[in-house]
Amino acid sequence: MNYENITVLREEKMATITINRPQALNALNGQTIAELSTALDAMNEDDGIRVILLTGSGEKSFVAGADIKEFSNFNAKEAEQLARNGQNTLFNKIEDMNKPVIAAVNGFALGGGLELAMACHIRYASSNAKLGLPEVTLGLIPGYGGTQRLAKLVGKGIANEMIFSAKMISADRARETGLVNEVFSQEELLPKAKELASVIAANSPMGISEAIRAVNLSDTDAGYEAEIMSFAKLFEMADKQEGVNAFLEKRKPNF
Ligand code: CO8
Repeated sequence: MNYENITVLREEKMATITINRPQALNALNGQTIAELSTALDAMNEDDGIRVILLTGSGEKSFVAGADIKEFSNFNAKEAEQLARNGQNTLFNKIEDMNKPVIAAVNGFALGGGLELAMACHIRYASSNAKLGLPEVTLGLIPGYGGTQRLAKLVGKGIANEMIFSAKMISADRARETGLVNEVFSQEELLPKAKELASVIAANSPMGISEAIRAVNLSDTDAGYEAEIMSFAKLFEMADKQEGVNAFLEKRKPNF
C-alpha cells in the first residue's frame, strides 16, 4: 500500500508508523486520518505484528493538531461530521486495537496531536516535546476526544487548567502528571520505545488483547465483569497452554 502522508516500517514483530507532513508540522488533515485508519486496520488483522509505534517525522513536531486550514470554513454540520468521523475511524479505533499502540511523542503534540497520543495505549516523549490543547485560542474546544481522555489521564483539575489556559506543558511536567510514561532525549526516544515494544512483543498476544479490552473498561461499571470473562476465556486459548506449560517446564514461552 502506498501512502502520501505516512510511512510504515516493519521490523520483526513491530511496525512503526511515521506521520510525514513536515511542511505543516505533521498536522492531521482528512487524508492523513484516512491513511492512518487504513494502515491500522491492516495491522490489526496482521498476526505478524504484535506492537505498533506511532511518531512524527522530524525533530520538531509529533502532530501540531488538526489541520486548521482544512476546517477553517466549515459550518456546524461539517464540523460535527469531521469530529465524529475522526473519533470513529481513528481515535477510538486506536484505543480499541487488539494490540498495543505506543506513541513516541517527538516534539509538539497539540490539539488533535495530543488527542492522538492520548488515544494510544502508552506514551513516551522526547525532552523537547511540548503538549497542550490550545483549541480555546481558536474559539473551539477539543473535538477528537481530548476533554474526555485528558481528564481520565491526569484528573479533571489539571485537564481543566490545560484546556482553559491553552498553555503547553513540558515533557517533564507531562511525566509528572502521568500524561506520558517516560521522557528521553530525542535520539533515545525511538530506540527506547522499540525496546519496550520488543518486551511486549514477546508476551502473549491473546492475553494483551484481552487486557486492552479490560483496561479500556476500567472507568465503567462493566470493567470487573469484563476482566472475569476475559480471564476465563483465556483458559481455553492456546497462549495460556503455552505460557503455563513453559513455566512448568522451566523454559521461555514461545507465543
Ligand atoms: N494546521 C495547519 N497547519 C499548521 C498547523 C495546524 N494545526 N500547525 C502548524 N501548521 C503549519 C503553519 O501554518 C506553517 O505553515 P506555513 O509555513 O505554510 O505558514 C508551518 O506549519 C510551520 O508552522 P509555524 O511557522 O507556525 O511554526 P512555529 O515554530 O512558529 O510554531 C507552533 C509552531 C507553535 C506549533 C504553531 O505552528 C502553532 O501554534 N500551530 C497550531 C497549533 C494548534 O492550534 N493546534 C490545534 C489545532 S485545532 C485542533 O487540533 C482541533 C482538534 C479537534 C478537531 C475536531 C474536528 C474539527
